[in-house]
Amino acid sequence: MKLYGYWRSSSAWRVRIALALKALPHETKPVHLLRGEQRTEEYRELNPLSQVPVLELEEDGKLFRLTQSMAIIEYLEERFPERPLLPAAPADRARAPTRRDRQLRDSTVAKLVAAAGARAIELRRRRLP
Ligand SMILES: N[C@@H](CCC(=O)N[C@@H](CS)C(=O)NCC(=O)O)C(=O)O
Repeated sequence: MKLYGYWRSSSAWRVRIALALKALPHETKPVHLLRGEQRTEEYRELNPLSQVPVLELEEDGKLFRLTQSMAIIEYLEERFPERPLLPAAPADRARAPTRRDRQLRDSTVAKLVAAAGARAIELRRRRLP
């Protein structure tokens, strides 16, 4: 299993954390986002969206790649159920994503993104005749 990521990428972190919690051996392939390595033709072959993370792995002898951190984590959870990331009880499982979403919504990063969005809208409005 091979994880294409960048050390400062929060999306790649998520997958790294899931791989670590599940103790899944993998190789790390650094993609230097600040140097634009995600935009090379070679990398676009892996992910046309020019983003990390990309997880490359084999299933039934076939090599394939997954993108989108949450989809990757859900795949890992289903394919490797040992060391589960979610609680076993359905009620606890149902609460886990709610807690995660709330944490994301309240996080400083989310607030910064919302503030930047509001500022962009305000600037665009001011430029309108
Ligand atoms: N929804 C995607 C988001 C992936 C994403 O935004 N990755 C960022 C790093 S956190 C990236 O690769 N950005 C490339 C760039 O800035 O050019 C996921 O969860 O995997």
